[in-house]
Amino acid sequence: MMEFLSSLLVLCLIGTLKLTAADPLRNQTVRDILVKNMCLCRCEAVNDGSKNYLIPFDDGTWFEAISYCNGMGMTLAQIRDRYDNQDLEEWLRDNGDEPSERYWIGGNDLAKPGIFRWGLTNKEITYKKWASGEPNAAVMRGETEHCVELRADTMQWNDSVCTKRLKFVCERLN
Ligand SMILES: [Ca+2]
Repeated sequence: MMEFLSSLLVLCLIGTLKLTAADPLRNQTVRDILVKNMCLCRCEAVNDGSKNYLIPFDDGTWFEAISYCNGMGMTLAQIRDRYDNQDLEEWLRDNGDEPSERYWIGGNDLAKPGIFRWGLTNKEITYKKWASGEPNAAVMRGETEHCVELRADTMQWNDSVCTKRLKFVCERLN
């Protein structure tokens, strides 16, 4: 995690220095500069502005993803209903990486295997978009799958091993 944060800081500083050289920072706040260099949220509002999503430029384990989003005052994305699903699908189409990219979202059954909840809450998942045969709690190299990844092009879910490194989507409700 420290390595992740260190590399983030270095990238931010490099970006900021480049910007400093190119721009005398006229009329810009420090926040403006940090946002431009992706050190702070480059969130885009969705539809009526009720949600903001962010894909950090680095990947991470599910645990790092939770920590990163919380550090940004956000949460790892939750898909509570078909409207959330539609909003995120549209946002990923415009702002995501590869169409078939997989992202961590907040779902997990770490507390009680078989009972999937959102993030660090006790809120059980009700709306579900599991891919065929999932969740299957498969065991990969001795580790059981407990964390939910989302495939952008199908918007279908798979339980996967939480220590795998993936891109992830942070969310903030306004
Ligand atoms: Ca699985």
